[in-house]
Amino acid sequence: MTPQTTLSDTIESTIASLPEHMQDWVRKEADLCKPDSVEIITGKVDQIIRLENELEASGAYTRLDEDVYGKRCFYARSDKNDVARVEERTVICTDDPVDAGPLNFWVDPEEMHGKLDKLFDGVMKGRTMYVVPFVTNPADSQFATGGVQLTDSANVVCNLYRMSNLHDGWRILEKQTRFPRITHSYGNLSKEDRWITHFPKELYCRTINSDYGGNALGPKKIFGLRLVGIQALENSQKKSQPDEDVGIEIVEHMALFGIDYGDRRVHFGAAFPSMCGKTNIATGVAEGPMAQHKVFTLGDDIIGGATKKGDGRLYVNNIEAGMFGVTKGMSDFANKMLMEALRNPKPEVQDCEGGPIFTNQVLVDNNGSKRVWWSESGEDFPQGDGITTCNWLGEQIDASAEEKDQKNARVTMPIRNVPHLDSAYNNSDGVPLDVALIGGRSSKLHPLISRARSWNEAVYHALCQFSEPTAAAVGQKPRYDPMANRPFIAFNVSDYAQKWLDIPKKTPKPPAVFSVNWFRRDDDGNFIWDGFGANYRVLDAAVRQLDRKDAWVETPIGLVPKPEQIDISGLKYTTTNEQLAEILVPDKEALKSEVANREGWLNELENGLETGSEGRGAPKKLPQAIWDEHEAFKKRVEEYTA
Ligand code: GTP
Ligand code: SPV
Ligand code: MN
Repeated sequence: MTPQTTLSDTIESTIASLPEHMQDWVRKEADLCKPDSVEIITGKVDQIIRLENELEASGAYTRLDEDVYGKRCFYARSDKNDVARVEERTVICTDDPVDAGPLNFWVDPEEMHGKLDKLFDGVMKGRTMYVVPFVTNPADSQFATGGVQLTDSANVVCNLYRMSNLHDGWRILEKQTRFPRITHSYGNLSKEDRWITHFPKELYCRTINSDYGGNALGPKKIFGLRLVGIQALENSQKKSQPDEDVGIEIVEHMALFGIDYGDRRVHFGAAFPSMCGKTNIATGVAEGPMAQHKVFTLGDDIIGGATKKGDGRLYVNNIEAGMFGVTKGMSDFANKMLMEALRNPKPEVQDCEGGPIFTNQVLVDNNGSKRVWWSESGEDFPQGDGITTCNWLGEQIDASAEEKDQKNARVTMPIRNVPHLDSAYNNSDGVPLDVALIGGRSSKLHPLISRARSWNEAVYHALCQFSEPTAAAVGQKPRYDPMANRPFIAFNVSDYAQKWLDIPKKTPKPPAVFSVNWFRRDDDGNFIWDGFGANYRVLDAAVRQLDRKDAWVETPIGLVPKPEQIDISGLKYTTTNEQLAEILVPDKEALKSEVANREGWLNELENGLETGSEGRGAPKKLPQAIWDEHEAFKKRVEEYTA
């Protein structure tokens, strides 16, 4: 029986055309949010083009020059208070706070629903509620999951169209009775009432008062990484032997790429925290002695997959179909393949997913030709006759202005435009994960590359991965960031540690784990390592070590290469042999304080954060193996620094 609602006949008949098993939910949401109309996103491009045109007509989108970027390329500005993820307002609502763990904010589900019911009441008055289907993982993969996001933001719809396989959505959803549901409204963009909430038991998320990135794009971090992460945890806990098929087993905040070695392609997953180089490493070009090794892009933010039966390795896919990439620093030097994708969009992609959507760069009007500029692009700030430039706040500026592009300005684009896209990027099986890189921004401590002596040691170091803050999330401080996944592990971090420790039991041939750090700084604060294209030289050393061609040297933080094992001939910038030797070992002073710091951190994981624990979930005991590794680390540091 259809529940009693006050919805108009038009809205009722739109809802009635949805697959039956989702009608009640959509009706309930429409009844609460009270939109003027409900529109189903079909996945067909004409509808998206109409929305783009409407956004242009309203002034929300500025169409950029077709001769520069191809068709359907737009520029948008976010609200000035809505420029990044807000971890303080990201909440996991489980019955038991232990299931959310000490790193997540936790609210009782009923209490949170009560608060949200008030905020969502009538929030879509005067607006359209779009019913948006999406698919995480390639549509033909065994892990393809359809979901639905309700949103009042046409901007979100156009972004998702470029990133989340919308056109395959209804086909996949037809086969699924249980599906993830996300309700989103940009509301009034109030910072005070901004919430990004997850209800794992219901496979349901409600997010309000943001229209930007991870806060608003449901299939990405909210569902794709956090909720699927919980499913992957539960599946892998169920799994009793390697050949058992339990569904998706692993989801991580990792870029995915391959390096060509002639007779084989080595596949790397790179877990770096937000704004620490995933997109760059997945879309860069190897240089110098590595120049003949082509780098193939598969993904730039989130991977998912499982152990392949009879093979014993983890097979993973990019779970997205597009990128939401940082523009600051994007250049031919840093990630040439992304620049090529912008310069030479494929007509078939432009006619379907569309061109890039830029948000929060500098808008340039050069005698009527509109384009964008961002910092560290290698391009001088545009100036001259007939050129006007407006910063991300919409103010007319010149080259001397302090405020130009926003630090977390991004571009949304379909991955299909990237020229070195690996042909396996959307295949049904995924690719074998040979190497997992775990990194972060560490000015002093972490070597350029290191490898733990054992699996458990690798998990311990990864749990204690340190990183300095970036602009991807509001108000961060330097912190430990387990597997570069801290903002996205939606369950207890002790279970996450156990899950990682158990990988070899479920995956007999797990990836080799290396720790990397492109971000060591000298005493003046300058980066020491060239970075970017030079990073593949470091990865080549890793491949040689895998093949046991090179013996590495012991340090307390793992085995490290000798300087001569990394070829730095003809580096584009400045790293000298002495500097290379310096950044290949952990800094002794930093190492001394690291033992106590890590001890403090592990205690916080086990007992709750020392500061800022209010409102968070509850901790539980860490696996003993982590403490054993810590004791071993302590001893090695004592000997090394004696
Ligand atoms: P999210 O999309 O937030 O998850 O970030 P990401 O990990 O994909 O980061 P991205 O590749 O976009 O890089 C962020 C910033 O780091 C950019 O401004 C890059 O220029 C800079 N960066 C990337 N790689 C390197 C490197 O090797 N060295 C230095 N110094 N900077 C780098
Ligand atoms: C990140 O912050 O890790 C991102 C951008 O990839 S967002 O989609 O905003 O999460
Ligand atoms: Mn990310």
